[in-house]
Amino acid sequence: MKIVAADIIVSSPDRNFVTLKITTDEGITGLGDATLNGRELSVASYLRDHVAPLLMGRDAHRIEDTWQFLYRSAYWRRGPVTMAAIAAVDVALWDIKAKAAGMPLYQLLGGASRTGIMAYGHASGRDIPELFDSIRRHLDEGFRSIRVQTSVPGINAVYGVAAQPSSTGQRYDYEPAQRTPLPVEEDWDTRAYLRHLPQVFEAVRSEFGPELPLLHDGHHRMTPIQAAKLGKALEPYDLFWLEDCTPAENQEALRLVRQHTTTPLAIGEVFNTVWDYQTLIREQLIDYVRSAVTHTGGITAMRKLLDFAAQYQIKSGIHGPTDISPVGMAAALHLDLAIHNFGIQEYMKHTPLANEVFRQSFTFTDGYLHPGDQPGLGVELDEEAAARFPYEPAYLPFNRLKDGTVHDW
Ligand code: EZ4
Ligand code: CO
Repeated sequence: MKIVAADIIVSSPDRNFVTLKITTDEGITGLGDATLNGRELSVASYLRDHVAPLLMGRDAHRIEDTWQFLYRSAYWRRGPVTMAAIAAVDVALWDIKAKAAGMPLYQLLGGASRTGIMAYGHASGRDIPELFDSIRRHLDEGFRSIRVQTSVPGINAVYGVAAQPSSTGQRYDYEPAQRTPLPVEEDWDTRAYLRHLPQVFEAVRSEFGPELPLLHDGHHRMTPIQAAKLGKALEPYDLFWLEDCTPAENQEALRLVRQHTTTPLAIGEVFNTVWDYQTLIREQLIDYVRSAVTHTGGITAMRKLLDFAAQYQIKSGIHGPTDISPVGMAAALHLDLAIHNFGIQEYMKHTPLANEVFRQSFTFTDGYLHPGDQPGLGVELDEEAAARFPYEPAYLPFNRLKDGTVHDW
C-alpha cells in the first residue's frame, strides 16, 4: 500500500489546529495531529516543505521504518517542531494500518488492558467559592479526578484560571492561548503563590473529603528548593500529583525536590523525546510521564517511552489540553487503553466548533473515556468545515515579575 498524497490542513475552529492527512493508493486515509500551540505554521511548513515530498511512494505499512527515516535522515534531531511533524506522520500511518486491519487502533497495540480511561478535568476559580462551584460542576459532568488551580492574592492573571478577564474576550474555558498579535503579559510572584496554595488545598479537602483525587499544575515556575517546599506543604492534602514544579530542562534538579517530599511528581508536557526523561526515569525522580503523543513523535515513540517508564513503576499521564486536536486526543486514548502502566488522562473538552470540524467516536461516561470501536483512530476530518475557519495568529502568554523581569510562564 503506497502513500500517494500528504495534505496539511491548518484550521481554526475557535483555536488553531494543524492536521496531516495521508492518502494511500488503496484509498485509505489516515489523520495525524501536528498542532504546536502558538507556533503552528512552523510545523505546517516542516511537513509541507520537507516531509510530504519524502513520503510519496513509500509503503504506508512500514511505520517503524518511516519513523526512523524521518528522525535520522533529518540529521537535526529532536525539538518540538521536528517531533510534532514526525508524530503526525506516525499517527496517520497507525490510523491507516488499523483501518486496513478493520480494527480500532488499540487492538493493534495489544488490545485493551482496562475497560475505561480515568480522566481528570480542570476546575479553577478566582476565589474559594468560585473554585468550589467549578469543582461541583465537574463532578456533575462525571469527572472523578480534578485539577485545582486558583488565583493568588496580589497577582492579576495566573495560568489555569478560566474566569480571568481576557484582553480580547475570545478566551474560552481554560485555553491559555489568545488571538492577539502579540503575547499577552501576565504577572507572577512565587512567594505569594507558595503562601496561598496550601490554604486552597486545605479548604478543598475539608469541603470535598479525603477520597477525591486532586491534581495541581505548578507550570514550571519554581526553583528546586521552592518546589521542594511546596511539595512538603501539600503532603497533608494527599495530591494525586504535582505537575511541572520546575522548568525541568535540568533533570538533576528533580533530585533535590524528590529528597524532600513524598508528593507524587508529574512532568514532561514540553518534552519531546525519551532523552528528556533519561535521568528522571532511571533514578525514579518522577511518578508520571506527561508527554503528549502529538509532541513526542507519535504512538511509536510514546510506546517505547512508556515501556521504559514501566520498568521503574512510572505511569502515564498523557497531556490532553485543548491544543491537542481531537486527532491527537484519540491517539492518546488508544494508547491509554492498551498500555499496562496507565495512570490518568487529562481531558479538556473541545468547543462545539472544533467538534464540527473533527467528528469523533470517543465516549466519556462516569468519569471514564473510551476511544470507541471504529476502525482506526475513530476521527473524521470535515475538510469543508475546516476550510470555513482559516488560521488566526494566536500566542501563549508570558510572565513578568513585579520588577519587570521575564519569568517562566
Ligand atoms: O499550558 O497546553 O497541563 N496542561 C497545561 C496546558 C499548557 C498548554 C500550552 O499550550 O499545562 O494548559
Ligand atoms: Co501542564
